[in-house]
Amino acid sequence: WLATRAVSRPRLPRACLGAAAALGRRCLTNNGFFRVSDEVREALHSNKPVVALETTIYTHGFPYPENVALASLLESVVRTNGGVPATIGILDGIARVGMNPEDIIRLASSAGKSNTLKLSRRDLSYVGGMRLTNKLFNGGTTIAGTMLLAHLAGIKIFGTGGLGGVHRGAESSMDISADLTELGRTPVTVVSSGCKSFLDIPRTIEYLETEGVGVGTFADGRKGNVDFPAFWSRDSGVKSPTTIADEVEAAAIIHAQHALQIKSGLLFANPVPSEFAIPKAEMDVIIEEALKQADAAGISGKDNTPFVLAKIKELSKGASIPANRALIESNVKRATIVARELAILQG
Ligand code: PSU
Ligand code: MN
Repeated sequence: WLATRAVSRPRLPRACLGAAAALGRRCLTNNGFFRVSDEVREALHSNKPVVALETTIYTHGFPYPENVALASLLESVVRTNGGVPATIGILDGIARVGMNPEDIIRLASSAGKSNTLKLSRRDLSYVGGMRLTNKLFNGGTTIAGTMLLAHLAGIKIFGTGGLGGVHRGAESSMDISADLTELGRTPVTVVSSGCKSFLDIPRTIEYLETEGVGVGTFADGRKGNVDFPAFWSRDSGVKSPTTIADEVEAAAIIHAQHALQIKSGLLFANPVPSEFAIPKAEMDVIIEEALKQADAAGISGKDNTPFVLAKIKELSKGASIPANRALIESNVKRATIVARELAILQG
């Protein structure tokens, strides 16, 4: 029986016989629009802990060459903690899962150019299709875009900085990040520092509940229910739906989610390391000003988040950058340890 099965499914990678098969799907094999690197594919085959990394933070967040330094730092954080990094983005219209240093430099050095796009779920078919008419786009994938591609490859864990959310005033603008709907439909676990308070955090938590997304915040020794963090601040005034002790608990929740065949994602929030936290009152003033300028400039749609983030950076005179880097590094480390624990549970 096993032999028949193996013959009838010759190209099914081993990684997809576990959790992915339980979720009723196969991993996508390489084709003209989608390519998983040999290292990542081999790691997934042998049940090594693979961690997805996004690239919008390089194309629309950090400038060149700092973005290259950050990309290489994050990859080495995954490796030194026993994992295999899968940096995900689009080069020449091809969705790439696992990029080598030259690929990353090519993408990161194109930051700020007009044909370097910010790519979410809705954009992936566009850039793929345009390849066939010789229009070649490079782009950073957002959390939504990265989750989707990670899932196609069979990757379960993803570490990053700040999640998109429900924007303030969304009751009239309807500006709600596709990161939230992606978490509702794609079984990938995201480790982030919550979301920035230029967003409407209470409504973001509400929306995640509507989408059926499990949200937990690492307690780090704190007693009782803790706040969902607000990126630079460990507290937001909004309680996290659940509190988890550590990476072992996070992995146990992911394992249960797979066993239950629940196809939505999970969000684990890791508060910024205390020594890098910036007092909320300090950031509030800057955020108000950044939002005022976005409003005055009539910024909307996909340009909104990058514009506000750039203004915040400018108005804080770069003071927020060390915190930003430190928290991403801390999230990626935690994501790797969660991936390691999950590999043990699913081994
Ligand atoms: N929030 C941050 N930093 C970021 C982003 C959001 O604090 O870099 C990026 C991420 O790539 C996220 C995207 O997925 O912006 C969300 O954009 P939008 O709000 O347009 O969905
Ligand atoms: Mn938006």
